[in-house]
Amino acid sequence: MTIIRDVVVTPVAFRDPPLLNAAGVHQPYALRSVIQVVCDDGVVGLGETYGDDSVLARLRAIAPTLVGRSVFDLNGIRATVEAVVSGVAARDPDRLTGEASQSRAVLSAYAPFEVACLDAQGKALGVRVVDLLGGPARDTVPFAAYLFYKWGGHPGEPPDAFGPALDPDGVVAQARAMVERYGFRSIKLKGGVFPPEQEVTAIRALRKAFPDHPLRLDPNAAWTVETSRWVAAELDGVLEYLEDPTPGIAGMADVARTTRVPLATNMCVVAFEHLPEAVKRDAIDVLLCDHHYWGGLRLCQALATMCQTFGIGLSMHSNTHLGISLAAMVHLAAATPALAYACDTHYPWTVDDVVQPGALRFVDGSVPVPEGPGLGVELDHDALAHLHDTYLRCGIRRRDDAGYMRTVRPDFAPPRGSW
Ligand code: GKR
Ligand code: MG
Repeated sequence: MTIIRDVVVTPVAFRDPPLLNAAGVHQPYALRSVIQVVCDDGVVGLGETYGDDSVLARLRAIAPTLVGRSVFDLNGIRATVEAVVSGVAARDPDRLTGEASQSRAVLSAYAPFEVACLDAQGKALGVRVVDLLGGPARDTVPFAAYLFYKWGGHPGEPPDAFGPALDPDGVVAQARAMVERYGFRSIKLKGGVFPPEQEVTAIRALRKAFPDHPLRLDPNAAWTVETSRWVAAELDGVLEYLEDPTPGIAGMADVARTTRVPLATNMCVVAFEHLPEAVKRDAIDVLLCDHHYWGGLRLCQALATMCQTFGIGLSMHSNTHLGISLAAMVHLAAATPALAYACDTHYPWTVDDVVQPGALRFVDGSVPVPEGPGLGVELDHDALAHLHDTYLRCGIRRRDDAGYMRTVRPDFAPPRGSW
């Protein structure tokens, strides 16, 4: 029955460009944890999640408790994770993905093990994860070009291959490069970096350059309710949705009352217990799910049903990630009919990976579901060793966009809800 013999958790660090957001700027290296669930029949299931030291400590505490369990016993595995994690609260110091809570700590700790077990199930049975999740509603999953304001390179380093994007022309040039290279048919701009009127101008420039691409703007809750209303009025008819203009469910509901622009979130509704209030207040039109903290692929499918019930559209959130996560996102989106918006992904910004090349590719802005069993991706063990070595040497142990920004601008304070 594909019994777990060992669980290996490997922290990795990989190069990340200086992408700007409301919390600060991305550090030179992003962290992730790679999970290998090694089974008695030789099958190895793969999972991936955040790599901050607090997350890593939790994953390492859980790993030995899973030995001896079947990869098909997902309920038992979740109960085990819950027992280990109980009493430990999750943290998101940059608050880019909402508040931390006990239930999120459990679900985010369980998620990468669930994915690894589904990968192992698929490999043991010779079927794809998308088939374990109910079969494909689509064979290929559309993603959005995820634009960032960015510096030309990290301070003190030579310019990177992506180039700077610090004004509307730079943003349009970045969009052209992404659309040309990957074929994206939707575009999202990460905002909350410059005064709101400049970001409105950038969206207008994108609209002019890409008349037919749905556009989204996400300032990560940097604005007041009043500013959010002003931006929504300016961009009425231009945006597909406005993502997290202002903090909190109540604030979002205040904005929603006065705009026709759909409001989306990955910040104010980040756990099942947030849904009743969001529905009651009619605060959001679109929810960005993320299997990394909503408790894995199957709970995201349950979330999709709830969203459908309450007339909330479903999209997908992304943080900086590697190929194992991309594969999991693709299988989930392919098996979830309600996920009708092009998903977010940071993958085009990721120049390193731990998976063997070939299984994941963008075709006309979409990623075809990988063909092999399970997630359809295999580890590149040399790459894993190299990126683990990078982790050991880079000295970064948690994401700290604000702290890194303050090394350049000592007076920097995240605008959260104040612009
Ligand atoms: O990577 O800078 C970033 C993003 O701002 C990310 O951290 C957010 O969580 O992409 C995310 C979002 O949609 O809010
Ligand atoms: Mg967002």
